[in-house]
Amino acid sequence: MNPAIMAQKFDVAGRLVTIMPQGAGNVNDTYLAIFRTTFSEERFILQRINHHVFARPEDIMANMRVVTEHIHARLEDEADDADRIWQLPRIIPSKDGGAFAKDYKGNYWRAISLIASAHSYEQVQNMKHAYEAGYTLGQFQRLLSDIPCELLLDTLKGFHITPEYLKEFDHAMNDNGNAEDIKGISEVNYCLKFIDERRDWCSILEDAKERGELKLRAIHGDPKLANIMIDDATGKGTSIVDLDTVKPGLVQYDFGDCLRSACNRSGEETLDLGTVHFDLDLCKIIIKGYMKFARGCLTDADIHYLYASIRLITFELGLRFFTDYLQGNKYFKVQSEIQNLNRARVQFRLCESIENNEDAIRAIIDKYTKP
Ligand code: GN1
Ligand code: MG
Repeated sequence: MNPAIMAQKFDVAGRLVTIMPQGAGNVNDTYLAIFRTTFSEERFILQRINHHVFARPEDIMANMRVVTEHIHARLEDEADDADRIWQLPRIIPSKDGGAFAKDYKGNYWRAISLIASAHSYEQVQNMKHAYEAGYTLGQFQRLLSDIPCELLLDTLKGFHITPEYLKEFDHAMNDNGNAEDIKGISEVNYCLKFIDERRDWCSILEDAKERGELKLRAIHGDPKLANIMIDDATGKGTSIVDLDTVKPGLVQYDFGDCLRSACNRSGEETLDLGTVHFDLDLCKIIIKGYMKFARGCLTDADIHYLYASIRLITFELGLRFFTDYLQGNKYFKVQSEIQNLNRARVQFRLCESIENNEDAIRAIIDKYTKP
């Protein structure tokens, strides 16, 4: 369905001027829509929700409403004491008052307000950017910390439950007709061995949750660097976007994902595997920024598992990319048959680098958490 037609189904003043693809999301399709009246202009974000991934788009909108209303109210309350104007997108209703509009093919579309005069980046631009990324994630976690997580629906079953991804991988290996054929490929063998060696360890966070050491709370779910908005004018973090995966989870998933994405200067798509490493200087500055707001919301047990979460979320994303490659690239958007294989190798390389730097990473975490 034509995005220009769908853009006009939302409650926005003026006439559509243009619509253009925005960002590089791996799941949904995102556009920037520009509307003008005779005296002004409004820009907003239009998205087609991938309902093969999000089976119940109604539920992600319900979660988004709970979280945005809660955070907007807190930000208003705290505005006078804040050092910047924090923002979070709001849902723009459809013309008939709903949270989304459906096209004739059954696709769900939604509109959200644009965080204007700000940008996000796939890779860290400088040390200030890294600090602000951590600081912004910490602020967001603080703002989420008093939402009773029973108010949020489980919109994506198994999301970040690493042992579940491992089961899906095993299933793909056993059921996939071509799994045997690809076993001779050295890149594939590297991944198979990598996964196998971490099999027993990969339930580390879920086991801690089972034992009651770690508790569910409202999380973002996908706070990769590219979802953290930086104000063009001040260089300060101002918002986190992409609220699809806001749901109950462990705070470690968010911490791990932010570090995984930001400390890899080569990015998720590099073909030059030799350059992939976990940058300790970035790690240090991000954690320093993060702890400013987050420290007060973390228990000793939470802190205990922070290192493991960086390693685990990196491993998990590699496992997810690799399984999707085995299953014929059904989940993550790809431009080539082997893109998910390559993405998996990047994450596994990064994971190895994290493992090799375990002591240094733990020392950084200690430095910013111990009194
Ligand atoms: C996906 O769609 P996007 O790019 O916001 C994925 C995340 C991954 C990320 C890796 C719902 O996010 O979990 O970390 O790709 N989102 C979902 O770039 O699976
Ligand atoms: Mg996302």
